[in-house]
Amino acid sequence: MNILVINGPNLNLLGIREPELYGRQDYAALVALVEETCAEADMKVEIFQSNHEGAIVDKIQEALGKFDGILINPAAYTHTSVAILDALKAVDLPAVEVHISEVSQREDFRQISYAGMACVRTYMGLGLEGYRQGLLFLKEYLQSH
Ligand code: CA2
Repeated sequence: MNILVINGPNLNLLGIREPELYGRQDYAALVALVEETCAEADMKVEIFQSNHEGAIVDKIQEALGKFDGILINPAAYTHTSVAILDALKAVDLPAVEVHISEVSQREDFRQISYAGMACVRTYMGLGLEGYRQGLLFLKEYLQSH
């Protein structure tokens, strides 16, 4: 089972600012948690981060035929990007959406998730733990579908 993890803009800055929203752990800790979770669950994983919408669209397109599922935190593009939604729909791979913060309790402009419309499940407000739960759910989902 081969999983692609995609992180959107500014998530590379984790741990540097806004710890009240995103915690104190940095991006390296997020990468370590994803790698550890996947190793324990016997899943192969590639982790990709970009600050560029088009690069994320390209990566989703490239996933076809290479990966079995996608776990994505599109960050701010969650709330703006029909292009990422269209790419997820086009490749039609099972996808799980993760947000570190509890987006449902934040500003109005964060209340729409385009990417989420193409995802089988969303985890939010669990900090980095949401990535772990999302990956384990994706494994279970892929095994049963
Ligand atoms: O809660 C999440 O995971 C978000 O996807 C994070 C995005 C935000 O735009 C979404 O609404 C919710 C922001 C990521 C920015 O990460 C930073 C990390 C450290 C310092 C500043 C920003």
